[in-house]
Amino acid sequence: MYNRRKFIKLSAAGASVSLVSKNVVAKTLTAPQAGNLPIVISTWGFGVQANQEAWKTLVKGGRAVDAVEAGVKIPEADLNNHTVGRSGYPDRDGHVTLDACIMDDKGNCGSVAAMEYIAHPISIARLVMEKTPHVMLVGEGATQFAVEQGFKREKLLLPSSEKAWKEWLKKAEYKPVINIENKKGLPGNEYNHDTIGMLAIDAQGNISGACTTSGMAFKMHGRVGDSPIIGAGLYVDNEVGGATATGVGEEVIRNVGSFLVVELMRQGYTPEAACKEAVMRIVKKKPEIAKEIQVGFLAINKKGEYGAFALQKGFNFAVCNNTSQDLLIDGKCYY
Ligand code: SD4
Repeated sequence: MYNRRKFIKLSAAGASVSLVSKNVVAKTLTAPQAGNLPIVISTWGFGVQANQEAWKTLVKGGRAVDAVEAGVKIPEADLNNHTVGRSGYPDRDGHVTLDACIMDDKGNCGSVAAMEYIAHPISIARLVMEKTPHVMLVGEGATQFAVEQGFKREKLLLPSSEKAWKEWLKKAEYKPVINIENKKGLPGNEYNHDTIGMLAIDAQGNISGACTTSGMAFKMHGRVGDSPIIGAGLYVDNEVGGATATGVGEEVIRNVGSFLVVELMRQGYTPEAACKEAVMRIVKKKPEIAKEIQVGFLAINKKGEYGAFALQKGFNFAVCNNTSQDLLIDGKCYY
């Protein structure tokens, strides 16, 4: 569980601060802070704890790619988290299928999709990147590769997730709920999506990113979202910056969201403006769908400036740098 004790809530521009915790002393922070490297940012509240793990690598001068892998393994291992890694909610046939991807500062990338039985998909994605001639392995092929690499094949469907699935089966209605990350602990499909997307810049100024999820709960068997798709759920260009996405992956894929955000930053958009433009593509193309779903983008540019934008209220992101290791910032939104 992430640490809510020192939860500071900033407006997206980072200028104003409202304090949520009684333990926090009021202070004025100015974010984004250009040049404040290293830095790691990630989606949602569980990103606070994940960032702190990544920070251990960054603060020692380690590589961003090592930091993001270590960071996102925290929610992957969290048994109370039903949206990433082990204990993720299953698909409608009861299979826990995991999606993840990673991209480094040299343009290398690796991904696994619809992979069963392996608890840390991000590490398999990294091995795909480093040890195979491919970018993406899916399904049983991905599991087989993981086992060959020494990973344990294990049951990922835990009793709590199985119970929620059986509850869901009573109505069997596929209806993703907006921002379920904020409704922790609710049974059934009220806690059915949230992905961790993480972006880091190390002390050398190099950028990497990682993204990992169990995807939409109670999805069709075989469904793959945006999270393991390079350019959709994650994209990094070391000359420009990086971006990642969360929410209903179908709309992110349709707009090649993360690639779009990075390309807009290349043209001079700020991270927040680039994220907003990507959100607006969804609104313009599918206004009826956009009203009903959540999609959020998070981005960082080469200078370490960051920003986010989402369709709906409630999307937040965590920031960790030399100034503070436990910021949670509300992203701006369209609706
Ligand atoms: C997916 N984008 O599988 C993921 C789910 C997610 O916040 O991000 N939820 O479509």
